[in-house]
Amino acid sequence: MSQSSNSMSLEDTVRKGPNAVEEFMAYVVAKNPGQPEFHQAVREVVESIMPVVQANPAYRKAKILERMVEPERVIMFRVPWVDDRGEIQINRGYRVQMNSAIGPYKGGLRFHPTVTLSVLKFLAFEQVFKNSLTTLPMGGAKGGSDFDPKGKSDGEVMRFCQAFMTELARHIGPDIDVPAGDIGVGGREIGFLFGQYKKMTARFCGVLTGKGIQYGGSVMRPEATGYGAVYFAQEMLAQRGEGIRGKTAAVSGSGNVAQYTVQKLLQLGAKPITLSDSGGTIVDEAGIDEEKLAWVMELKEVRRGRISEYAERFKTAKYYPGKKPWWVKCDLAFPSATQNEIDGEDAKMLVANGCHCVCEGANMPTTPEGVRVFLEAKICYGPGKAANAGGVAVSGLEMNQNSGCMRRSRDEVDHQLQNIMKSIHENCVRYGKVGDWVNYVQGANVAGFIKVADAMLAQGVV
Ligand code: NDP
Ligand code: 2IT
Repeated sequence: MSQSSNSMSLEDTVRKGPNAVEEFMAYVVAKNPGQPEFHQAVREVVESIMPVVQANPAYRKAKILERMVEPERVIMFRVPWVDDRGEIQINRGYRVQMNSAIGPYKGGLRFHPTVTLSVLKFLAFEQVFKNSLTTLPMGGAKGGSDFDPKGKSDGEVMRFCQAFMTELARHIGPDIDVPAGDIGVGGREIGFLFGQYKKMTARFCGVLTGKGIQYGGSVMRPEATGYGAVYFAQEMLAQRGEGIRGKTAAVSGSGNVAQYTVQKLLQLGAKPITLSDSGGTIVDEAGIDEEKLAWVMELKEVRRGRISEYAERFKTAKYYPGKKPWWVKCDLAFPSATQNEIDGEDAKMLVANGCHCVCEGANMPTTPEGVRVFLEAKICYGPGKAANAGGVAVSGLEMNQNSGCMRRSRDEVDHQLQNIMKSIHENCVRYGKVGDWVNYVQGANVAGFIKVADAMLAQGVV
């Protein structure tokens, strides 16, 4: 704990003056030691919104910012389960319920060995602003476990999901907290989690989103994040009088978000040429077409294989072990794997190679140095909380569909998704326009913040 933060009283956390951001961050770091991802996410927001807070005595007096960086509730629990050899395994489960000012907690579950409290607090914090931007009434949360689904049998994944839900069930509900998928949590896992919740509570309700169509899921939820990210890129490019057609795109990841990003890019006439996973990157200069994409979907969702196999199957492609896609020449980049996957050097390479639109399907995929490079180059840079909000937006439609016992058609959902991405874009422009360029980081943070802050003010000290 630093000396300055120790001696700082709570009244001083948001000061007037040019050092306000650093002083506030000293307070956050001292209160949350050893949580670098959380510090990074908070700093990015605070840098944008500090002038708004400083200019608004009501926000300062009500300690809105200090309250926003303190989760309303953090739940951590033991998840014991039995593997196929009969051995007992112990994982750690979490749910971070960050903010419920504008609606019930909402946000995904991540199952990945890199999951820590810091990672989930960063994700839950981002989710508060993202959900606010969707225009739907949803608070922010995130949860998950350090469980690694890779290499596990369906039976093991089911037993883990059941053990995880056995504790989580008491903390969630259709108007309390509605989890969904994220890394390592897709349709299979949501099914197992839902089944256990239903068995424990004897209630069939919309407690999770991303459910199968047969049991209350929304059409287009699997597609929504990737499609939404491409719609957002389309809006950003339109600001510059450009379209998607004919553009070459680098996409990272090969999971849910990456797959449907590629699909929408193809539908709009772009040429996606890369995919990746934690092992490496494939580059297919001939383009990843519909047929190759269908093969990737089968590889990932059914066989649960590795992206390296793509280069064995398609001779137009080459596999680069241990590499990320950012050295490839492209017009558009869609980071869709994980946090901090584009560093300062990667960002410089992208810009130098002519990439002028970076649209984040993943959450916080760009390091602060990388963000600085994109902002200084004044390219179209859509931060995750705006660009990937389509997923949670369609989750919001699924919640609404479940509570109203109704169904929407594919066209209706697609239309609403496009309208929501347009409205997020408009809000970003409203708060982020600088001359003839738009700072989408500034725009998304300020627009997301004001709605939550005003709801908190209205609800008193809670
Ligand atoms: P999936 O589990 O379907 O896919 C994740 C992909 O990212 C895989 O290809 C995976 O490779 C790769 N990846 C994961 N962790 C790492 C890592 N540490 N290093 C390198 N590659 C990694 O997850 P999603 O597609 O759902 O999520 C991708 C990103 O999008 C995440 O940042 C998530 O938070 C974000 N997001 C997801 C939404 C959704 O609706 N699903 C909504 C909004 C954002 P490997 O198989 O080797 O692990
Ligand atoms: O990061 C995200 O927005 C998600 N993983 C989706 C959350 C949701 O509740 O649909």
